Amino acid sequence: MKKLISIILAVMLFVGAFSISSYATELPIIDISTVSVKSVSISDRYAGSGYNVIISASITGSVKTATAQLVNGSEKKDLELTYDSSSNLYVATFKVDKSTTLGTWTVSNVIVNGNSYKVSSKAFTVIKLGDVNRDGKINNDDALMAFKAIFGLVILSDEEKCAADTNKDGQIDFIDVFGIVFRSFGFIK
Ligand SMILES: [Ca+2]
Ligand SMILES: [Ca+2]
Repeated sequence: MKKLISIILAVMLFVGAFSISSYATELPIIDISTVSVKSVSISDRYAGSGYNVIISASITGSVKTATAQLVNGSEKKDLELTYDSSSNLYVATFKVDKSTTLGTWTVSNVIVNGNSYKVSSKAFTVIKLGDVNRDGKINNDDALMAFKAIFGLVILSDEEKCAADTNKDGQIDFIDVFGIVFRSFGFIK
């Protein structure tokens, strides 16, 4: 009887060990095959100095590393995407400052576990705050345009609104006109 029990125990241990090892070897194969970049979104269409543009990627599967690649002409920037459990998205922050190259930044690819995934074109434009008429200079013309916009005499495009909103509070008022004038005098760089 004792011998029978020890045989049964030995069989149970063998089966247990076998099932654990087979489970462990199968797991990575399933994970790699399911990695997929579903979508990418960007928090702002237009951004000036001081903006934090959030890039969010919906990625399924087992992610070890994820990077968003951004391109603006010949310039490239790689941003590490980190998992945010509250939104279930992988996010990166693009900090815009005075040294950031103006123009359109496009997310060209997302790299997951070393593999490149092409994403549908998502972009945002870095503009110079204060340059409301977008001619590259900040002067009275820009201040006047913002002034007129306050009274509804001109309607600004989204890009012009972003350029006019020098204090970045989402609305155009006299504080912004002063912000533009100060910039035209070089008091604010
Ligand atoms: Ca201008
Ligand atoms: Ca404002």
